[in-house]
Amino acid sequence: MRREVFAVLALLALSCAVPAQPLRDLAAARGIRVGAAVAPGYFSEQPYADTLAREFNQAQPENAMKFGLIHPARDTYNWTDADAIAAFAAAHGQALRGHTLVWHNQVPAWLANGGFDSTRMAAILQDHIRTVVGRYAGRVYAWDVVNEAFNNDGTLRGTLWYDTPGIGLSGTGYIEQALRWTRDADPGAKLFYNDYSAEGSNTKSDAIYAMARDFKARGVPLDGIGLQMHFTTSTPSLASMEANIRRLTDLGLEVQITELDVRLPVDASGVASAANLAAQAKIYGDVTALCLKFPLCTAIQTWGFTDRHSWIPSSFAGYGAGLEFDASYQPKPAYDAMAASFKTAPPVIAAGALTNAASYAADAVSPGEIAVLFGATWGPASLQLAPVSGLRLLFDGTPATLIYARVGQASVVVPFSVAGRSSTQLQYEYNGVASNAVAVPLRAAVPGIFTLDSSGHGPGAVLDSAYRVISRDNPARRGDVLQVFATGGGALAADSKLAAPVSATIGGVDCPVQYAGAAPGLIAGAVQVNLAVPAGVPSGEQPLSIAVGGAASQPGVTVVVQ
Ligand code: 9MR
Repeated sequence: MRREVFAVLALLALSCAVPAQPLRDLAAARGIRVGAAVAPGYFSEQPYADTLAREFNQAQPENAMKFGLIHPARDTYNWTDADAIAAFAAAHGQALRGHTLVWHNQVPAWLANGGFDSTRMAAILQDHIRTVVGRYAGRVYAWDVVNEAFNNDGTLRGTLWYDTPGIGLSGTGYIEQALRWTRDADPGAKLFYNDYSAEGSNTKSDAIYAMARDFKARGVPLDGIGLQMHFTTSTPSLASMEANIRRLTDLGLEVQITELDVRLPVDASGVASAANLAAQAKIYGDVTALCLKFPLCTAIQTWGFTDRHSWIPSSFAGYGAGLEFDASYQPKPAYDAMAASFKTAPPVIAAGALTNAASYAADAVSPGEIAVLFGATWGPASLQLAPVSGLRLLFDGTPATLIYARVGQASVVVPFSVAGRSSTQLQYEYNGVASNAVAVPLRAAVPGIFTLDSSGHGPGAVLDSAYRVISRDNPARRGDVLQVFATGGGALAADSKLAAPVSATIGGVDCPVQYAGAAPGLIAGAVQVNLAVPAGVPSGEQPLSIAVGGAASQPGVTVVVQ
């Protein structure tokens, strides 16, 4: 009897130690990944594997994909550890991040001491990238292609890839080349440049920004910047980091926090002071909330996750305790602070993120338009059809009719009541927490034609008079009346027809409009335009256009004519 009671108590204690909502669930509702750098040698340590699986939806090899480990001899690749991590990630629904292809550290002796000239170095690197990236194509979703290429003064670090001997390209040319080779090897992977001491605005981050801007301007395949964030309790100011993330995301780049840890002075048994643990927690919470300010800040990853296994003690004597779980896998104040930010940081929406649901035009919306807001940093982790619990979109304070939402994507009908204004203030509210307000320009009509594949271009959502979808197999016939589905037609008159005059063309030929107004049976805001196909329209796939009060639908929509 007594034994059983103890067993039950032990079980209770255990279940109390498991956080109610793991970080990965909290992060999913914020539309981002929460990750950790991992080493497969620890997978056999049960609490390591359990905690990693439970808490994280992203994993990255701490070392296993580095050149020296994965390519230890000229003709030998060692996939064992990287494969083990890839398998663990796949088994636990974790996105896999690759680290790293081009770095000056952890280079094998055969390469460092091989006496290769630039031509050979270029061939070796290209082959390495093709082999490693090719093997994990479709599994690694993002690569740190190049790591730590800049000095703190903003100059390029002298390395075997750059200038000793280098791959024969000057300036950031070798970084560009590595990005291009990686894109060729896996067109689906996101490509990052990753560095440290470049979190805030400083000489080094200025240089990285200048490179990123140049790459974006010239179409070099760069998708994001990794900010490592190996911190002590004295970090760059939040304002400085925010400004840096802002300028990078303003280029359209993603930002990911890739190697967060906050090392603390520890005693001989690795224990830090309560005050320092609290200071560390504040940094973890602040950094998490900072990322959640940016729809394009897409991951927060720590460099390890348990103080039991961290690079810090062996690299900084007298320091340790840098991570969010302690050496016994118990969540620390840093963990609680991350969780708290995930649970309370206000959602953020960006200007220009509200688009026409049919055309994705983003410059303005119209009363009654079915719209999609992209990028809000909080919402249901999976798609919900209306009613969406806890979510409101407000236009000048008026809640709009929702159609569906998941974090990062919410569809609404712009209230008809905004008619006559030149702009509306949009706010997004989730779980009672309001976002920033964003001014959205309004126009009387912003027509968009729905397309069959929802891409905004190609074959339009068009039925013939017998309600059959127009396609190559069922082309539009001259003399028939087509039903074109659209949104953004603006105000409706009392008879549910569009208030403004409507015209339409197929292949540039005017088509008589027989009806343009509310689409019977569909949500208010969906527009149906019935147009007759005149004798003069050309055959084949023809451009289809409607205009409402002189505002034309998006280019690129087609209809097939017999
Ligand atoms: O954590 C890694 C450690 O195990 C290695 O010995 C070390 C070798 O330089 O690299 C560490 O990881 C580094 C990462 O790859 C790049 N940014 C700095 C990290 C900490 O040094």
